[in-house]
Amino acid sequence: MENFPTTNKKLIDWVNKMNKLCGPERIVWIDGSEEQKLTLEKECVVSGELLRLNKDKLPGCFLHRTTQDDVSRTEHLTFICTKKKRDAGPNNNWMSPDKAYRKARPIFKGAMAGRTMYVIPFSMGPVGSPFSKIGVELTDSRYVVLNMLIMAHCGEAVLRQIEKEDDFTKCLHSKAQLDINKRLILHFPEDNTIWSVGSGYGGNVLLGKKCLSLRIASYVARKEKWMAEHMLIMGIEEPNGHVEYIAAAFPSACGKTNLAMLVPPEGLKQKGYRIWTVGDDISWMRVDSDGSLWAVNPETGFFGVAPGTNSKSNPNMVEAIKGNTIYTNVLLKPDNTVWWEGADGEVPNQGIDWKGNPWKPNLKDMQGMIIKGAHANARFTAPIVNCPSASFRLEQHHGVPISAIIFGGRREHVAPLVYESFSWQHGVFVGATMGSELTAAQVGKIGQVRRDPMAMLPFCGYNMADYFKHWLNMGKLMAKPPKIFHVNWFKTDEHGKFLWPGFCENLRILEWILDRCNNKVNAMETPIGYLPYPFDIDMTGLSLTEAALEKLLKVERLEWLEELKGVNKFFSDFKKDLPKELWEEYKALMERLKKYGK
Ligand code: OXD
Ligand code: MN
Repeated sequence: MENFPTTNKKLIDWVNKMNKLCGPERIVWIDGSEEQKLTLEKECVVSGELLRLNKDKLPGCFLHRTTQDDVSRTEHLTFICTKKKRDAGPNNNWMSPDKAYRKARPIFKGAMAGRTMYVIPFSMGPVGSPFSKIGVELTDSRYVVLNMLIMAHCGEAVLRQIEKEDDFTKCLHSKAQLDINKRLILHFPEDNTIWSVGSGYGGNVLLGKKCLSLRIASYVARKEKWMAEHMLIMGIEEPNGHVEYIAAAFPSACGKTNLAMLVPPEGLKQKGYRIWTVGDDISWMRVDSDGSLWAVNPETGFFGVAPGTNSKSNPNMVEAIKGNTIYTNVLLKPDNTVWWEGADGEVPNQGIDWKGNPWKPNLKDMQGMIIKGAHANARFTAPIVNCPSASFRLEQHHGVPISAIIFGGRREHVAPLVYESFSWQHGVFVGATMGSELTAAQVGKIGQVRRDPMAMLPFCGYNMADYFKHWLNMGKLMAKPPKIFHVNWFKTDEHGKFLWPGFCENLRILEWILDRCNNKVNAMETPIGYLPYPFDIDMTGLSLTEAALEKLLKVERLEWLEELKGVNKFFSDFKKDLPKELWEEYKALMERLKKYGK
């Protein structure tokens, strides 16, 4: 029997069992110390898992390359394994727990032979906070360990907490042979267990992130009456020094990270606005004794998309990734720094691309396609505290109070720049009917529109009909529910050009949202919700034609009626499970639209 640094029987028994299954050469417990981290980094450099980047320009930074067919989340290999198929819902791939364990066990069997099995005790959320949940990840990947050390609270303090709580999510990961044909990402919400095998890509293997903090947590949250959401959390410090917090859900790669840490545009900066970043991806929210919704970000790091990140799109992130950052699948420059399409500065005239091949600009493949230096879903993993706008309330066990919830998608048409729902129930309908165009973060056809309710389609660990019901119920638990809004930064003109400048200018819309929350401005009532009067959006320092703003704020009746056909189809998939309140909202919107403009 090994000498384990814990007395918790559940943990010891489980580690022993998984040890037997995976057959590693040895077991190493992650203690969270700097010393252990440095040792792991050195080992990774020797093994080639990581390449140490320029020590002067990028201190503490490394580059990792994944295998070429392991570069994004593989949703078709991701399963919710509940006893009843109905409980996974039409939104998830389902497998029975028996079958799933049976399928995965032979892949795990002996998969860690000759390797080390690392035991990572981690806490999502500050250790000991009532919001927080504990997991333990077993993995044969040092890359996973080093990423988890950035993304979560790991080590000794968590072990002590497990001894108090006697409960944790059992997360098992093995790279195995990194074979896409033997890759499975399995969630067993009824067993509080996650098994991931055959992948090395972050979204599939950093099991505290999407797997625990969204899929498993959403299942637990429904039972315990709280919410686990795919949302950024940001504080907006108003000119009078008061900070208001909002949570916002956007599908992957829609600019959520950029919004979470925007730098106010000059025109508004003069007024004294300042942004505080609490989180860029996940929000856990609870109703507090004051009857309002409070949120924490369970993560301690960013796992962000590199391409397109630059001083214009996200100056705070550019600062955040200058040290102690792990880069994945970006281009390596001759001076041992990194680059990606849409990075600051000149395009380098040579380098090593994300596949490890020599690269120069305009190099073409056999089909005549330009070869990219970085993969479109290349990532960086960086500590939140590196970010100049990191909130001073990150570690507060109580979280932050949420004034507004914002939904958004990437839509060329239909959705106006911003609108406010009429009520919590209507807001749930707005979130439930969100649609967006696919991006490189998912496997699939880029550009295709898919319904992505609350940006949770790939992350809701149970039947979404029950999830909608849960949202409706949460509204009833709150004396002061946040107002719910919808934004669309991506509306285009007839030539396909974006009408709204986006990026930091989005603060102008957040300002209107907060003004609405504080009853400072009136709004136009339209069939879809309340829209701003154009004069209530502060345009200081921004040149946008009146015609563009008018188009951005227009409710196109025919487009909306067409949109409702898609909503009908989407809702129908849930059959009789869909809460009747959502059909009521659907019918009411249809009626309002029919009357509109006649
Ligand atoms: C992410 C995603 O990586 O949503 O955050 O895909
Ligand atoms: Mn995400």
